[in-house]
Amino acid sequence: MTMRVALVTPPYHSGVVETAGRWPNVAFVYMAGALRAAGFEPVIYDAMTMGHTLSDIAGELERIRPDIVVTSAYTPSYPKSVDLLRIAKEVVPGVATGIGGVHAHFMYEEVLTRDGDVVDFVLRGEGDVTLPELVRCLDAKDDPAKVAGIAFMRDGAVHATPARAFVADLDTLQTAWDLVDWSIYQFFPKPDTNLAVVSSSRGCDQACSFCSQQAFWMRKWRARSAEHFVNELQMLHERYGVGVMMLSDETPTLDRQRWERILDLLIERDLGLDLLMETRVDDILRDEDIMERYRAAGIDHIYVGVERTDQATLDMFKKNTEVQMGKRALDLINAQDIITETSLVLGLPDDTPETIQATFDLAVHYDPDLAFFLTIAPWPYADIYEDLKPHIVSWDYEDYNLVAPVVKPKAMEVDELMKLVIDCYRNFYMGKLKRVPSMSRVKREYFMITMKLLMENSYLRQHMGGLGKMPTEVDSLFKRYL
Ligand code: B12
Repeated sequence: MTMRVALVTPPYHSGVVETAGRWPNVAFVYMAGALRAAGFEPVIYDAMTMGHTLSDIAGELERIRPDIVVTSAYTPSYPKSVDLLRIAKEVVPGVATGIGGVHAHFMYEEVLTRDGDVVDFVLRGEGDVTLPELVRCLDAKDDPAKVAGIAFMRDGAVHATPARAFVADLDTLQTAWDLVDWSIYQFFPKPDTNLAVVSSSRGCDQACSFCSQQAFWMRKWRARSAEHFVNELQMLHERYGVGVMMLSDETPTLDRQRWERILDLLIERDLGLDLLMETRVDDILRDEDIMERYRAAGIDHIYVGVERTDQATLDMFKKNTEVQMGKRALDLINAQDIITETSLVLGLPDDTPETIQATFDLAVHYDPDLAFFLTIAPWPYADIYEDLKPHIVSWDYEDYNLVAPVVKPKAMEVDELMKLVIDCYRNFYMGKLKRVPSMSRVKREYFMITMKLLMENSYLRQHMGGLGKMPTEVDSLFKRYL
């Protein structure tokens, strides 16, 4: 009998990005593709997006009866990933368990020492080759010590095998899009079509000190060919009715030649797709002469991480950008009527009410359509960690979600910080609302829908008291434009 492998997302919710949509897990699509190509039977079960509780998960796993259950963990989702594996052990006797993703990769010793009773294997780095190899090994009852890129307990000690090299050619990877339950994935501002998360490249060549991704991908960037990628988008559109796609890439634009080719192919094929993406400020400045092609290709929404608006902090973050560059990049995108989104990181040890106000003022001056005021999360493996560690006030990883306060500024109480964060949100969006009538139709529609979603956001309401009571003029804007 072939090995059945359940890939299950943890039931973790921070309520912020989930406000905008329900997103599939593209890493599981790749790993399921690789498992199937190796002759095994993968099942993708996105418990997170389905809003399932641990008891729902227990029932579902009893039904699936997997031989192996694996899950993924970034830092805030880690505790729930462990809960999920514990449930799996309880309801499926003899099941083997594994965990991958950025948190598990870096923290494998802590994972196995603390939670080795329910975590059999940590799969480090990229999972596409490691997971099928581990399954093959377990199927053959061979020695897992022969599988590169994993860690497990042996004779009471953590045993880590040598690291696995990255996949050399991303175009060779298999996918299992047919295992995705498309009915659950939707981008709420565009509810009439299915939503996919797609990956055109992996990694980033930067060294931002607060970020986990550059460290995980070892500052290496690899990309699929433009043709291979756009063929996949076309297939998703034609076969699965996907009209909105989010690029999971850290920096899809890094290679200008490839990026231009992607834009040209999308323009040529005219699929009517809406693409949401993240990129770096300096790539937007580089692409000033082709910004119209972004719009023509269907790029609908660009997130650029401005992070901070004073140069000293940007330098401390090793962001490798200058303050004025952020403003210029946002202007260029706005000029194309593409939705601009940015995030500002608050709650650093040296923050004071004045520095937060200054960051807020500059955010207003930058004028993105959407701004997120995030509290810094001290990922224990990020370069900035040692500087933040003396100021950490919560050791519960679930709080490390960029929303809850985890670091206490020297000159402020945490409650005061959170009050100022919520003030930033309220003042930013109330200021924007006043300008709704003069926004373009595209921006106005998008903005009003997002505002409504944000105001109804359960996490913001519960943890930060919400954005406050809606003034009557806001109410009338909703009535007029929604
Ligand atoms: C898509 C995405 C999501 C989706 C997840 C959808 C889902 N159904 O699971 C959504 C939008 C729901 C989401 C939510 C959040 N996210 Co998110 N998300 C991403 C994003 C943009 C892309 C991830 C991705 O698909 N990458 C492409 C794939 C191919 O790479 P990968 O996921 O790393 O997987 C590879 C390896 O890591 C490894 N691997 C991963 N998992 C596993 C599992 C096994 C078993 C194995 C073997 C290997 C393995 O193999 C994979 C393939 O090689 C990343 C940023 C980024 N650019 O990576 C942030 C990111 C992962 N998210 C992050 C955060 C903080 C959050 C939120 C807390 C944000 C918030 N405040 O709301 C929430 C938490 C979840 C929730 N429900 O509230 C952080 C995590 C930081 C950290 N170090 O912990 C990231 C890195 C963004 C950032 N730069 O800070 N997210």
